[in-house]
Amino acid sequence: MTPPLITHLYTADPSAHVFEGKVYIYPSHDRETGIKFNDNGDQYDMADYHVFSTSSLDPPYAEGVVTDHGVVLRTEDVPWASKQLWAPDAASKNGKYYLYFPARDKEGVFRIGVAESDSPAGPFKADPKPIPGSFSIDPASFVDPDTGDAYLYFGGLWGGQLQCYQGTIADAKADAHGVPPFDIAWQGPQEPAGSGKQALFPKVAPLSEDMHTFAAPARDLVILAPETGEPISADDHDRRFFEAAWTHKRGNKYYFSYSTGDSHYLVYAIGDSPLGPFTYAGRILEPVLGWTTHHSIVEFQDRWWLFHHDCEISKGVNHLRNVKVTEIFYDDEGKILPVKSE
Ligand code: FUB
Repeated sequence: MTPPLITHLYTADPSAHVFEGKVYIYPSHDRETGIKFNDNGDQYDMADYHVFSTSSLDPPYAEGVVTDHGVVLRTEDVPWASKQLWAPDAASKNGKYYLYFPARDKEGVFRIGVAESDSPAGPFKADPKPIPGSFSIDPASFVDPDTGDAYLYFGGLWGGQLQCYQGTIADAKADAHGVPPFDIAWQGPQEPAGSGKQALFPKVAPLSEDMHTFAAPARDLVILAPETGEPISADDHDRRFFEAAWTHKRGNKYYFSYSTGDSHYLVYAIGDSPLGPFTYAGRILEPVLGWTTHHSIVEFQDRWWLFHHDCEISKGVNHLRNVKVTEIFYDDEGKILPVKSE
């Protein structure tokens, strides 16, 4: 079995990037708080972020192989945030580093913030307000290696509130940033369901040159079913987007991968543009120990790696997770080979 990469803290949702010749990992920092479990995810009550780096991804992971750069951002450093620092990601452009992170604002609504640093290891300084036009959770940045264009992907169902933005208040208009009205009547998981209904899709927005705002309003990242060419349907819980967006590029193809949430798969879709559409292409990882599954994919030293998490150290406590990494492979047609069960 692949051993946990980080063992002295509970960590999850690993976003990995190669910066300055090393792999930097930006995970959630799980902690025990005694909050009761619910489908809203209240028990995932994280309060800070650590950054980790390493130059070696092959096990065994001797002590010192992974460096913990310490706390790089805390809830109290973010003027607009109240709680729940969920899955973050980082990007580099113009010699600066940017940490994108979701948190609940003072009204309990998830927003996405950005914080900046001169170093990939942080610490990061947060902007005083969330990114205008951002909502929901799980930001994932992607800087196209060929064009330098940057994008932010985001969204997560149920506790991540993506379903709250369906424009259900009949005559209310989207705000100036193109964000549909927040459905204040939402009381529990109410994603679309039923025959003929389309799934809710993750969002994508181009980032501005300074990486602090959206250059255009976020729009749906459409995922198509290969057998019909139509958008994935709402009842297709084995393939519909739930959370954990991630985009990477290999050759001239874009790969969008994500978690299917309540069916617990990591899956992916392939497209010709970072803005989509993407066509569903298969599973990467079968369900792991624990409810959530969340990952990133990165190339390092000419090999491709899947960072993910499970609950091995806590023996299955859903909100106390540990980061792992495993090598992945592609077939001759560019399809990702499913990770072999151990
Ligand atoms: O870590 C909190 C949430 O759990 C993340 O934002 C989701 O992707 C899921 O892993």
